[in-house]
Amino acid sequence: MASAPTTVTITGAGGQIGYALLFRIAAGDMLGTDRPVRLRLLEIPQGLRAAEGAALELQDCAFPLLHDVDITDDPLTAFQGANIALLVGARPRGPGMERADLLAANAGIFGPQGAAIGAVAADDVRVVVVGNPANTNALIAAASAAPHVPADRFSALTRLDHSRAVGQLAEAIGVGPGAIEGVAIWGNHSATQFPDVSHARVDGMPVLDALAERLGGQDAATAWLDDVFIPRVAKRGAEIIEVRGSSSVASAANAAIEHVRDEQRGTPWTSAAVLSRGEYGVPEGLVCSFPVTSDGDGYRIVEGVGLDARGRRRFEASVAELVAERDAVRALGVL
Ligand code: NAX
Repeated sequence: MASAPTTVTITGAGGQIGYALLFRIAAGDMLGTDRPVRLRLLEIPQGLRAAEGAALELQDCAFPLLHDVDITDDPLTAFQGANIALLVGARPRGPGMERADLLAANAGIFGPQGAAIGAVAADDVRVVVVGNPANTNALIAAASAAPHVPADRFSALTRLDHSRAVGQLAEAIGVGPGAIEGVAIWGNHSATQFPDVSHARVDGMPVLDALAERLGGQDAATAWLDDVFIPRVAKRGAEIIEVRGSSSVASAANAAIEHVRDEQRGTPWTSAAVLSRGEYGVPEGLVCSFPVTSDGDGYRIVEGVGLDARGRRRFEASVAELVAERDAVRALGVL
């Protein structure tokens, strides 16, 4: 194997998404079949046995790309030399838990993990946060890693929302998902997100025209987007829980893999929550979902994408939620 292994740290590796991620990363789905990987799995003490069990199975797969696997409950050990970190482990909302309690509990996880990344990760580290509330957890981790790691190396996952939107459009128009491009997720990874199809195309034709043709006119297409598509994408996580009896796992792991793959290997267009420097009027420093592009060296926000008045209102409502989350975390003295 020619190149040195890439160190990939996964937190919450003993959990459901962790279990769905590990084997695909080791098989080369994330970084390519030319890049060997070293996996570092971080768990809390109660999760270590599950991570150890997954490591036994990884060994039994004898993946040629998998250099070695370390398992630890110590963030400084886990992030040592990390080139890529997927922060999956988070504190779920418990019964009767207020939003401030949830933010505080997760600040207690993502603050120390961010500090450990700042202290010991590789110079080129890139971090994606999957654990919810993902955008604000990324903000906390980035602030805690400063000044050692630039804040723009941290992102949060909205790729699952993006893919959900593509899947819904493909079904409604009656094409395969590969025919659809130009979908964008704006805002927070939450029910306030704005899945935007106004620039999306299907086989080169505007999606809005394809929907109008399929559904019987522009008004029917607009009604479908407002009443069916947007709420369905925004609340898809709850639908999966209701139908499957458990939250999204394989699709979330797939989205995380595609997020890192495109960030590392390049893409003309996708959606990711990244650091705002004031683009589209989003307050500087928030981690917000935008249409992004990558030339293989991190995501950049695609600028100059037009939003109509309705779209802008939806986006602004989601940004307002991000501001409220940031302010709640500030009130806790975390930022
Ligand atoms: P699980 O509960 O199966 O696994 C979480 C794992 O994290 C557990 O093994 C737990 O021991 C571990 N953990 C908890 N605190 C930790 C810490 N401080 N350090 C290291 N490990 C820790 O949840 P799973 O289904 O895997 O979901 C993980 C997270 O992904 C949740 O926060 C979930 O809300 C979030 N999701 C995010 C999505 C997104 O698109 N951004 C979609 C899927 C998912 O809902």
